[in-house]
Amino acid sequence: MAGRLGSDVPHRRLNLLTGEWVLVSPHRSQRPWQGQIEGRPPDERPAYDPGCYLCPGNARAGGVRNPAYRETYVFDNDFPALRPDAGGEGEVVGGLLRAEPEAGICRVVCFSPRHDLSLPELERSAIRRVVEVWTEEYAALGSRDFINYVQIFENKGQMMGCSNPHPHGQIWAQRSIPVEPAKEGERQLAHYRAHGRTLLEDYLRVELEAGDRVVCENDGFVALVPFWAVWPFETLVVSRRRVASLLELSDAERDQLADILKRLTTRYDNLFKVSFPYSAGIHQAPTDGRPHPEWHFHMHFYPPLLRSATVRKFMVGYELLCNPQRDLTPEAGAARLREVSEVHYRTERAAAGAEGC
Ligand code: H2U
Ligand code: ZN
Repeated sequence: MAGRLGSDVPHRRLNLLTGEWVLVSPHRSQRPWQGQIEGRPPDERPAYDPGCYLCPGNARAGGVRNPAYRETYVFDNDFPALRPDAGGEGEVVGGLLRAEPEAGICRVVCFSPRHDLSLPELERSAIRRVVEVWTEEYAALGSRDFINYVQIFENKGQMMGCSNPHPHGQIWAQRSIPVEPAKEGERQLAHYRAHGRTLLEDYLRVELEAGDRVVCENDGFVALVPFWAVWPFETLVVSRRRVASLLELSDAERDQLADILKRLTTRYDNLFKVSFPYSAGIHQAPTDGRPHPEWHFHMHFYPPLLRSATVRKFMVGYELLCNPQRDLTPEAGAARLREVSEVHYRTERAAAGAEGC
């Protein structure tokens, strides 16, 4: 990193969005790159799986049958973590133990009827359709009077506990503002009050000037490894323009969001030539009916992989008890992600195969 902290000095970095610290120990990763690209066969799945509860026309738990959808399909989660009818009073036990009812709605979003594709392999136009569905859902759920926050996310890969490879994400919408967005909201509000600009607007300016953590960019968005990243290949997708939510994206920006998502997730897959697991999600303004000029739309990607298709980072020991720690610097993570191609390895393999015959 630039500045007085050399690239091999243990140091800690502040996460501007949460106010939390991460310990960076670069001297432990000075050793040469040990990642092995494992010659694993590409993940072969059928385009349609008769046993998949997300594929078009198939039955889900409870007997509901999915329509023969051709683009995206959204439905109420059959096993929701939150329910709209949770009411009643909160309680405090012994003057200390506090519990409150929490109402909400959980939805499942199928990105594509194709069982065998994930975001990087979908056409830009199909990803753009996903962006539109997210926008519609954020608007519809957010307009319900008891919904004050809408979390759109994707858990991808078995490593992340995802139960089904069919490309899909989830939406949990609820009455209270959950912990992470609440922290980010406070920090963004303090910055906006002090400077009249959003925190991420100012942060993005610093990152574009430094350049060494930027992975890829287009006219609307920048994908970068944040200065305070915790996961080896964690990224943040930030809109160049100060927009509080999906609702404010222009037509061109929706295309640009689809473009940056395709390019970033392709780089992820190409890194270890594997369908890259991650949890990703959108952070945007609460839907509590108040204006939120301090909120700056962004998307977090938290991938667990460290060194190969199978070697992951664990958040254990010191990290559970103190704060996160990393060896590979965010700058080195970004450099690795910049090195790989934006043509998906499965496309390249298919092209090479076609040439061969
Ligand atoms: P994962 O993204 O964590 O794999 O979850 C898929 C969701 O699909 C999960 O929240 C829901 C589960 O509750 N689901 C249904 O709504 N209907 C089904 O028939 C099976 C799974
Ligand atoms: Zn499927």
